[in-house]
Amino acid sequence: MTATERSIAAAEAHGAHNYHPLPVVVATAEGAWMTDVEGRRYLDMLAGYSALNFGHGNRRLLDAAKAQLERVTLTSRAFHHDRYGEFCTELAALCGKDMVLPMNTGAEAIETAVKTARKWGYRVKGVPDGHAKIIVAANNFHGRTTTIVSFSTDPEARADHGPYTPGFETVPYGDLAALEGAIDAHTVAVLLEPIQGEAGVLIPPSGYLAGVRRLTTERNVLFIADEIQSALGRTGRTFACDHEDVVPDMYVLGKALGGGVVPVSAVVASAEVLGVHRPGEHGSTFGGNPLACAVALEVIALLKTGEFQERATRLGEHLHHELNVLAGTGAIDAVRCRGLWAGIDIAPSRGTAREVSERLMERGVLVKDTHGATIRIAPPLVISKEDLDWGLEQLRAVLAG
Ligand code: IF1
Repeated sequence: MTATERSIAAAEAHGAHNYHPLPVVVATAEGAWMTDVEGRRYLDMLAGYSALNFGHGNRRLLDAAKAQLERVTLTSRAFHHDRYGEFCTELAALCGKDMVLPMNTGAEAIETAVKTARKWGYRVKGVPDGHAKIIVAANNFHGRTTTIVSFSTDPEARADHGPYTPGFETVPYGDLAALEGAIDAHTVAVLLEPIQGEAGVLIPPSGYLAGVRRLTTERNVLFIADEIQSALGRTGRTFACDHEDVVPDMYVLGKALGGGVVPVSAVVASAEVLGVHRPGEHGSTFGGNPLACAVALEVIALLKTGEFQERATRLGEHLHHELNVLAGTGAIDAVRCRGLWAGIDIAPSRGTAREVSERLMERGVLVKDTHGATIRIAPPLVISKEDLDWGLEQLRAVLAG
């Protein structure tokens, strides 16, 4: 048995079968590259679903984490610690808001946004208790808690997890008229991904986010932007909402906020919105812990340079161009690209997206398929142009005739 086979056999014997990973066993990683237990190297074109925007083993993030590891890692929120205030101040400033509520995973931050919006609805908007409604989009992906899968439209994510949490209404993504029709007196929030990741990097029609902002403002409804996957440089801007100069009422952040080092998520909003929470009403053992705050502070410092947003824009234009050329050959049915983030629909003649992912793996490129025909490309933003070109060359070879 090879080391790869041994690892996979152990995972299959004793790990729950809730994933179907590609048969590669990663041992180490640096920058945009991963090395497996056999010493083979792979270009990481997924970047932990954008959690690794700043690359594997980013020196500044590792140094920040190491320094904090030696000081204090966890206090619980029963006590203050000396990185918390700084973290909240810096993250609020990055978002142009004034209050932060830290959690750990994306799903927890979405749950926090849902609870906050409901509470704001009852305490500020005056919705009768128990009647708050939140509008969501079809084909959303916001996480995997029982409440969040309750408003998923994906049978794979939702089935067999009921009874489901009420209080959500689904409208088609990108359809302003449908959204307008769904807003009623009990509506407290609209929850959307500014670009739908799991759905296949779906970019809404131009003007949609601005339209959502206008409608929600007019009707006194909170606009919650799930920027867990789309924010922090990926699309070429700090937030995907920036592309339409839209400022939502709540930013929900995760993934890259922890630099691929630790799970860090947060809801960021005005004091009017997040101010609804009182001691004991919501929280988390690990949310806002010293290690998380130290790493996130360094992430914020990296973002303040603008370097990563600039790279994502520049390399993203190149990626988009090259994918369009490839689409012209008939190997790809559709390309959707924003910054260094692309969804490509593989022509059925070239195989399923899973098969293409497996063939790419054999050539040393790691990507992730979704919904049968789509491949997502989201390399770390530190990737060099040469490495990106090499990855594209492998894609061309895999898709050739
Ligand atoms: C998995 C998808 C990506 C997210 C948005 C909230 C969350 C996610 C927009 C929840 C998480 C992850 C989860 C991961 C796969 C991945 C994913 F395919 F499932 F949809 F990235 F595209 N909002 N997305 O994308 O965050 O609780 O996981 O921290 O394996 O489930 P989390």
